[in-house]
Amino acid sequence: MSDDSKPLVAVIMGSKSDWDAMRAASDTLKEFGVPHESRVLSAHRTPELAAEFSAGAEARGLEVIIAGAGGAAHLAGVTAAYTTLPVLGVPMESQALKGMDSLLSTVQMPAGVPVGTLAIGKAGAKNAALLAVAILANSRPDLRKKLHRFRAEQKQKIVNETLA
Ligand code: RP5
Repeated sequence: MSDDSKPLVAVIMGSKSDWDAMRAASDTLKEFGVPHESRVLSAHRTPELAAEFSAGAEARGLEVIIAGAGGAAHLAGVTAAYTTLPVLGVPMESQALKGMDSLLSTVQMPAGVPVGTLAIGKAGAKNAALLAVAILANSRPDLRKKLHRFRAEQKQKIVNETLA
C-alpha cells in the first residue's frame, strides 16, 4: 500500500487553523503507509462543499473519514449525515472554552447518526488515525501486522525509559 495511491482515508477540518493539530492524523497515516487526503471543509462556511464531499466519499473509494473541528463543531456530524462510512470526530482545542465546546458538539450526536469521537486536539487526531488503521486492518493483514509492531515498539520505549 503506498501513500500516493487512491485515498482510503480523508482527513478533513473546519479551518486551516486546525491543521497544527490535525497534522498528527496525517503524519500517523503516513507512518502506516495509508493513502489519504487532507483538506479544509467547513460545515458553516462551505456547507454545500461539505455535503457534496461527504455524499460522494464512498463512491470515491474512501473507507474512513476523520473530521476535526472546533467551537460549535458540526463538521463530523454533518459529514456523518451524508455518508454511512465510519466518521471519526476530533474536537479542536478552542480558545474560549479549551475545546469543551468542540468536544460536546462532536460527541453528543442523537441516536441514529453516529460519530466516533476522540480526545481533544493532537492526541485525538493521532488516535483517530490509529483507529482508522485498525478499521482498515480488518480486511488488510499487512496493516494488522504494522499495528502489532507499533504497539510492541511503544511498549519497548516505556520499558527502556530511564529517569535522571
Ligand atoms: C471551526 O472554527 C474550525 O474547525 C476551527 O476550529 C474554528 C475556528 O476557525 P478559524 O476562525 O480559526 O478559521 O469551524
